[in-house]
Amino acid sequence: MRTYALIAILFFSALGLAQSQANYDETKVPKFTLPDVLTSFSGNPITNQTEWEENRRREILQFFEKQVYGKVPDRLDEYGFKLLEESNDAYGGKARRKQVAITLKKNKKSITYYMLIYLPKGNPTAPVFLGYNYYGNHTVTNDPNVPITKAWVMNNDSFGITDNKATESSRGIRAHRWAIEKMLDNGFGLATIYYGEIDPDKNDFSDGVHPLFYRDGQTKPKTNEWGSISAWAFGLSKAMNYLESDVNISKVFVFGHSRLGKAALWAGATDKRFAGVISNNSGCGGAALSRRKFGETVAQINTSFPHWFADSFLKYNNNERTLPVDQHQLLALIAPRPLYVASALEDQWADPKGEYLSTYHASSIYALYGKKGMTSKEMPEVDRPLQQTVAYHIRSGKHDVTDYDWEQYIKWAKNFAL
Ligand code: GTR
Repeated sequence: MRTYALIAILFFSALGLAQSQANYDETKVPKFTLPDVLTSFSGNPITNQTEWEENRRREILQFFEKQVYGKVPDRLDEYGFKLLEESNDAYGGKARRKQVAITLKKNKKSITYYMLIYLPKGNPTAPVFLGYNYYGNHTVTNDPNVPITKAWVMNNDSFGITDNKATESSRGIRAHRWAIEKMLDNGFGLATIYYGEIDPDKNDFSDGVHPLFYRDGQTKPKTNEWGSISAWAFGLSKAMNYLESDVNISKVFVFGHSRLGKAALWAGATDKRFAGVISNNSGCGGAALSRRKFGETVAQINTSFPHWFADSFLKYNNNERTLPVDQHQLLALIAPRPLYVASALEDQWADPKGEYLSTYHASSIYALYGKKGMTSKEMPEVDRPLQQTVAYHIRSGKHDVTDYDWEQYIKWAKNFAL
C-alpha cells in the first residue's frame, strides 16, 4: 500500500508540474491549418449529406478508430442484463429507481457492471442523461439503497477511499456533481455507471473488459486496438442496449466530464442511437483541438495516461501537424444530432478556446443537414451560453460539473427531448 501511495504522489506531482509548465500563452500557439471536414483525405470536396455519410464520415470514423482511440477487436459472444431492483419511492416519491446489471461475455470470460437509473414519475416515458461517475454509483446520491461498488476505485483520502476499496464513507460525496432533483423536476431521468467496472483507470490491461477479447498468450490490446477511452465508450454503448429496451425511457443524451467527456464524445460518434452528446470540460483528446498545443498536449496525455488511447496514437506526440484529423472532426461525427460542449474559465489545461473552435469548425457538417451550429470564431462571453443544435458555454470557475452546467444542459436538451 505504501508503494501505491508513493506512486500516486509521484504521479500527481508529475502531472501538477506538467500543468504548470504547459503553454497558456495565446501568442505561442503554433500557426496551423486544420484538416477540413468537407474535403476528403484524397482531396475531394464534400457537398452533400450522402457524400458526407458514405465517404467522408466513414473515413474520419475509421481514422479515429484505428489511430486515436483504438478499435474494439471483435463482437461479444453474449450480452445480457438483469433488473436487480426497482422502487417507486426514490427522492421522496418523486422518482422511480431501477438498478440493472449488465453482463458482457466473450471467450468464456465475462464482466458485469451496474447501472443506477432514476426516472421522473410524472410521465410514462422520459428522456435520460447517461453518464459515468468516477467513484461508484453510491457516490452520486445519498440514497441508501444504492450498493457500494466492489470494483477497484482510485484512492482518495478525503472520500475515505484507501486500498482502492470504496466504503460507506463515500456515499453521496459526488452528489453535488449530479443535479438529480433538477433533472427529475424538469422531466428528465439519470442513468449512471461507475466507469471502473468497465475498465479500472490504470495502466494495466489485465483487468476490465479488454482481456475478454485476448487470444491465448495475449496480455494487451494490439497497436491499433482499444485503450481505456474506447473501452468506456463501448460500455456506454452496451448500456444503450438496455436503455432502448426500457419502455419508460425515450431518448438518451450521453454525458461525460473530463476524461469521461472524451469517452462520451467517442460513444456518441460511434453509436448513433445516442440522441445527443454533452462534453463537459473534456479537453485534450476530447473537444479541444490538438494542433493548438494549449494546456494539455498529445505528448503530455499519452505520457501521463498511456492506457487511454491506442498505441498507434503515440506517433503524434509532438507531431500534431501530421495528424490527418483534429478533434473538430470527432464532433462532426456526431452531426446532425444535438451536441453541447462546455468549458470552464479556470480550466485552461483543457483549452476552452480550442474546445470552442472545435464546435465552430464542426458546424459546416451541421449546416449540411440544415442544423444550426456556431457562426463566429469569437468565443461567447463567460456565462453566456450559445444554444442551438450545437451549443457551447464557458462558465466561470474551475474544472468541475456544477448546477449551472446542468441547468444549461437541461434547458437545451428540452428542445430535443420530445
Ligand atoms: C487530467 C487530464 C485531463 C482530464 C482530467 C480528468 O489530469 O490531464 O485530460 O481528463 O484529468 O479526467 O479529470
